[in-house]
Amino acid sequence: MIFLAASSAWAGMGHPSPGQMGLQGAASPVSAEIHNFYDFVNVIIVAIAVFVLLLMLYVMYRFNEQSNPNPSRTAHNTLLEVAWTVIPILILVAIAIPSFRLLNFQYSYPKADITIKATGYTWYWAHAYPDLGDFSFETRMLDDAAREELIAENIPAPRNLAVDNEVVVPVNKVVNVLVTADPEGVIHDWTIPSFGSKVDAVPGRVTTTWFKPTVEGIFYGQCSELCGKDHAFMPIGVRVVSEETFAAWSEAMQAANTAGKDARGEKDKTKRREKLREKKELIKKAKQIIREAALRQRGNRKLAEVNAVGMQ
Ligand SMILES: [Cu+2]
Repeated sequence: MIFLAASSAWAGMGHPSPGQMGLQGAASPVSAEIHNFYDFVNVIIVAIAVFVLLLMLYVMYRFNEQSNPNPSRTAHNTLLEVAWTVIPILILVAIAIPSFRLLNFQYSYPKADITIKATGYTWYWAHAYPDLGDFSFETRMLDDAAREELIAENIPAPRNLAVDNEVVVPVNKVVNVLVTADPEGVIHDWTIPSFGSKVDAVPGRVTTTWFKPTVEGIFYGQCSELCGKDHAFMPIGVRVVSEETFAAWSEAMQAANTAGKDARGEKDKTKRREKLREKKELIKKAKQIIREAALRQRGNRKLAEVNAVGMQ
């Protein structure tokens, strides 16, 4: 029963917590269903374990050599044999029905409000927004110095999870993630536990996962397919913000993308430099929007707790 309580009550949302048991807090409908299923299966597991334990203790007590010197010679018992076959089947069916229902829910993609493309490289991620002018950026893990800087500004930055460029999505919108990997690379896996999203990034193929974030905040995940040397150091950070913040951020990112394209097509050196400067400014503006959102959101959880993740 401890495990039941642990599955949601003690776990942080969007990141692992020191001493955590059970799953990370649910922040999407799929994740909430995973929690329900996890709790349900745990009840069955605990009940079976307790039943078998009690049965064994009873047998040891009641049928040991002293209390039962003349053992029964019974070899068959039809009722008992049918029972120990049928009851486990019924238990398995009881598990299978909600399990398939959950699988179906995970793979029934609702109409997407936002589509993101995630590409796994050796060893970092790249994220693009194909519906919004296809602007893109790389997502890399922050080193300790960069983390210290954020922490000094009161922005949580957990070790091995904090990233330079977070994926930004609006709250309560269906996000479809197209996942692939560098054609010359290896298989990775795009995962955010609090969204119940996990899908392999396969070179030359596109796989899909979806989530509908129900809470604002930062949600971390790590590459979940053993991919090589820096497998442990390619985290993903998804920042869930209000619709207005998302609109402001994506507008700046799209404008920066356009400025970058213009610069590439520009023959005149001075104008080109100007366009590049404009692009830099717009990206800075977009970063500032997210930084402000992060500051507003930091009250959502204990700062010290988040920063402590992975420190032990
Ligand atoms: Cu990887």
